[in-house]
Amino acid sequence: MTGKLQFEALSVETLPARLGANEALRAKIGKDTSAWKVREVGDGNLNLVFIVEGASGAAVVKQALPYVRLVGDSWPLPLKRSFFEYHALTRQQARAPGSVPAIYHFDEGQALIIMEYLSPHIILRRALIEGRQLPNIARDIGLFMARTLFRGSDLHMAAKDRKADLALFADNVELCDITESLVFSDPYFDAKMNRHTSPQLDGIVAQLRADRDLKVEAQRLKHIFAANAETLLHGDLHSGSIMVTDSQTRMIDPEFAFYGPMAFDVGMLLANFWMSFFSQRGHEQKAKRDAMRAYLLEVTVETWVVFRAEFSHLWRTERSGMLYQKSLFEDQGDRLGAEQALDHVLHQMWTDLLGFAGIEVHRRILGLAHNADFETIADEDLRASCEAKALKFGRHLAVNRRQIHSIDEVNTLAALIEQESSI
Ligand code: SR1
Ligand code: MG
Repeated sequence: MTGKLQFEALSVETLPARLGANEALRAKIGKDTSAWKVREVGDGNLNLVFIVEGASGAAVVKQALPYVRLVGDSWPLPLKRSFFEYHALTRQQARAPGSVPAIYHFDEGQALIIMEYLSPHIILRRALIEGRQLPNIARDIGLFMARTLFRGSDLHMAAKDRKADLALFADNVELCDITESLVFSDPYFDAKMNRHTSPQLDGIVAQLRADRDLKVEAQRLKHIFAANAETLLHGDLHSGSIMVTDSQTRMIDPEFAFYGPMAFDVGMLLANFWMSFFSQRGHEQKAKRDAMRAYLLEVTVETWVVFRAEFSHLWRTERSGMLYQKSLFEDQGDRLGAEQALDHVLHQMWTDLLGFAGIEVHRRILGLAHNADFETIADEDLRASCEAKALKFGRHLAVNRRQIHSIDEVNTLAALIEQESSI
């Protein structure tokens, strides 16, 4: 297959014939296509994902569709998101080696990426719903974020290279538009595709949509998101975009990659740990989840501590870009000046990430794209009670973020809200 052929979606039936001549795939899984076993396992909102197993191995074939899978062909979406995903993966691999699946082949015309089959990894969100405590995720994700966000910015890259990359990713317009609408605006008005647990949350939803301070903060955050082309973001770093075993963590699915504020990836990621925390009450049928709740809060602390430590280390050792030049600080013997600037950058990031976290929580409960943490709670009253607490928490983060000074403070708030009686 070449990029010159017209795009055609693969199916379980057609994949062996259509990719049977692909050298990368043959080398990885074996040449005898009659032995290939194909499963379609995509459970995300956008794409097809096939696992292809042959006589000598397995691989994943991910293919974009020309529309949003979750909604159908009434919502067209360009295939070029596969191009951005491929280029984001190559940059993440270079900046944080070993943190993403290996890429075997990219076909731009067919919008498909052939990549490493991660096994026995499972989606992190699924593991957290099951109550599994994974020992390495905070460290691995904290390092991934610090390395990719720092090394993709003007703190590290040559200005010319970063600007060229910024221009490349600026064309990821439609996926940015999804985030701009679904995350920052739709939850706060009666947008067409919104849904929430009803009627239980109707009153709270009406309150939030009438909350002027919240709407202003959401738009201020959208402004930061749209106007701060700081670094190459993953762009959709939630617990459904991470695959884990007890010892390994791999980040996947960076099709929303674009140049935006560092705080966005960090805030979205932490929001998903806090949502998992608030959802645990809904998963207590077999056993209490007190230890799991404590674990999740510890994970948020460790992730932020590791992120800060690695970011600070890179600041001191790899600050070779045009921002906060060493010629202004260390080269003049002013190490304290460099540290002062680092404190300022981290403080701004902290304030902004809390805001992004707050609205990420809201959009997963009020918007189109919900998450399984809450959705798999079958008892609707129980689900609504978990969601109501998360909404309250999210509102506090978004509106009061400038007055919150530590992650312990955030987690104390989470624990207090979690213990409140239900709606
Ligand atoms: C229409 S796409 C909805 C959501 O799915 C993706 O995973 C992103 O999170 C997006 O916001
Ligand atoms: Mg995704």
